[in-house]
Amino acid sequence: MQKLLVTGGAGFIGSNFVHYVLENTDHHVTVLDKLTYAGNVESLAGLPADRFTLVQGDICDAAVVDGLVAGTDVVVHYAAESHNDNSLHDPRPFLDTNIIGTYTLIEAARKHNKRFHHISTDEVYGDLELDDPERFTENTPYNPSSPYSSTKAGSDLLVRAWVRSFGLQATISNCSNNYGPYQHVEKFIPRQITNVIDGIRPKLYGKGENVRDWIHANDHSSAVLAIIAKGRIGETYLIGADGEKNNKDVVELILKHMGQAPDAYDHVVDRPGHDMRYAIDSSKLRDELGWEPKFSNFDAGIEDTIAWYRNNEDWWRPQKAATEAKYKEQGQ
Ligand code: NAD
Ligand code: TDX
Repeated sequence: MQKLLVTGGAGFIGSNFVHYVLENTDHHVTVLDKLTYAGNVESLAGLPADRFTLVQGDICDAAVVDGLVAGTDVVVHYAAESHNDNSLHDPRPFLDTNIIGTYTLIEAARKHNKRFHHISTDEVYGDLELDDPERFTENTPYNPSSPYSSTKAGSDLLVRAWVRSFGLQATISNCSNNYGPYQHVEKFIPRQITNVIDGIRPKLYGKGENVRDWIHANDHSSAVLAIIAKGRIGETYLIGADGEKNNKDVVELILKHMGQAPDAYDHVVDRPGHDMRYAIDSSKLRDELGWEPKFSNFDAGIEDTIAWYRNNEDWWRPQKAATEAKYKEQGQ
C-alpha cells in the first residue's frame, strides 16, 4: 500500500484516476484541489472513507502543500488550468496554477525527498501538418502555441530542471486528448453531447479538419500507474492510444449515436492559433513498461460517454448555461 497525494483530483482526469486507483489497487488517496469552476466534489462522491481524503486548497499555498507532501509517499500532479479557450481570454490563472503551483509542489517534493509524477500534455510539442508522416515522440522539440500549452511546457521544464539540478525523484507523462465521464461541458465532446440533449446544434470551430488523438481517461490512468510503479526516474513517457480523428468525424459520430442528421451542426469562428493536429507515438511506454490501452473501440467509448451524460444530468446541468453564455460572447 502506498499513500498517493493527487492534485486536481476533483477535475476530469484526476477524478477518473482516483476512482481507478481505489478500484484497482490498495493505495490510499488524498486529493488536494482548489475546487475552481472545473473541480466538482460530486465526481468523488461515494468513495471509501478509510482510503480517501479530500483537502480543499491551492497548490500555490506553500504551507498547505508542505504538510501534505511531507505525509505522502508519491505526489501525482494533475492540477492545472486546462482549457485553451479560457487561456486565450484570461491567461493569468494559467501562469499562477501551472507555473507557480508546479514550482511550489516540486520544492516540497525536493525538501521531503518524495517521488513525484508530473501530468502533462502532447500540446507542449505544438502541432503537426495533416499529412506529416511523423508523430510526437519523447525527442520532439518543445514548440507550444497557446498560453495554456506554453505554461504546461514551462511546468515540464521546471520538473526536468529539478531532476537534473536537485535530484528530484520525478517522472513526466505527456498524454493526448482524453474523453470519458466527468469531463467539464466546456470541452469539445461533452459540449456537443450536452448541446444535442438541450436541442442546440453542435459547434465546430472553423472547417473541423483539426485532428486530435483520443484516449479514454481509464487508459490514461493505467499508464500513469505503470509509470509510478516501473518508470525510470528522470524520464518522460508519451501516452496515446492511436486514436486520431478529425473534429468533423467526432461530431458526426455523436450525432449518429444521438439519432440526429449527420449535418445537424454549425461551423463557428475558429480558435485563434488553433493547433491543426496532435499524434502520439507511445512506443517507449509500451516497449519499456508493457502498457497497452484497453479502450480501443472509440465508437463504443463515445456511446458509453453519451449514455453517461444522459444519465448524469444532475452532475453537468449546473455548469451548462454559464458555459454556453461565455462561448456565445466569443461567437463560438
Ligand atoms: P480539469 O480542468 O478538468 O481539472 C483541473 C482540476 O485542478 C480541477 O479540479 C481544479 O479545481 C483543480 N485546480 C485548478 N487550479 C488549482 C490550484 N491552484 N490548486 C489546486 N487545484 C487546482 O483538467 P483535466 O482535463 O482533468 O486535466 C488534468 C491534467 O491533465 C492537467 O494537468 C492537464 O494539463 C492534463 N492533460 C489533460 C488532457 C485532456 O485531454 N483534458 C490531456 C493531456 C493532459
Ligand atoms: O465547441 C468546440 N468546438 C470545436 O470544434 C470546442 C470546445 C472545441 N472544438 C475543437 C477544438 C479542438 O480542435 O475541438 C478540439 C478539442 O477541443 P478541446 O476539448 O478544447 O481540447 P484541446 O484544445 O484539444 O485540449 C485538450 O487536450 C489536451 C485539453 O483541454 C487540454 O487540457 C489537453 O492538454
